[in-house]
Amino acid sequence: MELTALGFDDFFEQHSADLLQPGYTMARVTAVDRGGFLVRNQDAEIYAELAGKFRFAAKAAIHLPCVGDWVCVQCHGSGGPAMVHGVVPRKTFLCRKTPGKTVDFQMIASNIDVAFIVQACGFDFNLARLDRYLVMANEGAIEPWIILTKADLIPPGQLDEVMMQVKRINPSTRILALSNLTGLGLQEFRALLVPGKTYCLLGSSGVGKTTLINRLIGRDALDTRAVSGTGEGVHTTARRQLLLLDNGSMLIDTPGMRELGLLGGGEAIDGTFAEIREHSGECRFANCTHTGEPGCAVLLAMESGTVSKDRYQNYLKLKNEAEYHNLSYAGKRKKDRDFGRFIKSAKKSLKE
Ligand SMILES: Nc1nc2c(ncn2[C@@H]2O[C@H](COP(=O)(O)OP(=O)(O)OP(=O)(O)O)[C@@H](O)[C@H]2O)c(=O)[nH]1
Ligand SMILES: [Mg+2]
Ligand SMILES: [Zn+2]
Repeated sequence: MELTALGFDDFFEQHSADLLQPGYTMARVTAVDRGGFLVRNQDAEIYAELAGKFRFAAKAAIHLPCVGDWVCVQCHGSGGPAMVHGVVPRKTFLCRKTPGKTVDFQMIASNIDVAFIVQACGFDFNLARLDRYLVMANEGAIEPWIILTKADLIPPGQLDEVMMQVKRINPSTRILALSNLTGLGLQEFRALLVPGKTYCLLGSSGVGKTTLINRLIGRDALDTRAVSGTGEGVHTTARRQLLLLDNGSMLIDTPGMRELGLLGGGEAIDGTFAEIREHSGECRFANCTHTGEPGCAVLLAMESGTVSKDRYQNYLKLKNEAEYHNLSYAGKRKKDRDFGRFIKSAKKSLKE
């Protein structure tokens, strides 16, 4: 199989030049498991581990390989694991704040052409959460598509209303409703997948991401499980993995995410809330926070109904959250550095 069929292109060719050494080959990460990786090169899918030197040189978790990454590997004829020596810079990525109290970046997947943001009609449908996913895709330079699954659970009239709601807010984002049960929209979904391109399914647990993949493949290749009526439940998909479909496109399945914290992302937020950005240029103060300053065009637009109140509130919420996380992240990095300096000087004084 040619590497180009796995998505290798000029960008990766250029950016891997410095990393490639004699005996190294390019491979794409298809799954990440504790400590090990599955990578695919032109010959096969093989098991790989991090070369010691590379592991020690990696300064943060985001520098380690994630699903979708292009890596330089050294294969051993003896059948032992291949060694990963480097990650090629990512063209696009999906990244969030590590769940829980820790403020750090967590890579979800990389080098994706289109992210399918999946929400189920009914229990799971939530416009504010949709905004979060859109910011995440925007931040990583990935084109989003909104996929509404389980269309069979609501009457057709209501489905139209839900689609309208999404379109009103995100006029430029494409949206498709489907049902894995009745087959509605599956033909259209299949037609979106282009050979050599990489897609990712994102969304809460139980919305039908894996079922959709199984429908595409035509058999139950991956595990799915029924969820309770509230949608709360255990995650069925346990790891992220990249699958090669018969038509030559690649699809990354991910476990449902309960927390989607923002870190970084200021510009991505502005980009996602395009109607707010449009007005913010007319605010009296260039650094207007749109929270009560005189001459704020955004507040004015909200009062006149041009900008929806829900969107405005969600915008502020995401801005505040990102800012808060960014500050703690910066503080943490500074502390790490200070700590590093402290260790160095302590060592030095021991030697003296
Ligand atoms: N009614 C209906 N049920 C569906 C549809 N798609 C999936 N389901 C059901 O929803 C449940 C969860 O589906 P999964 O495919 O496991 O969901 P998932 O998004 O992969 O969940 P995680 O792997 O936990 O993130 C299963 O019982 C499916 O049969 C659909 O279009 N309509
Ligand atoms: Mg799943
Ligand atoms: Zn303003």
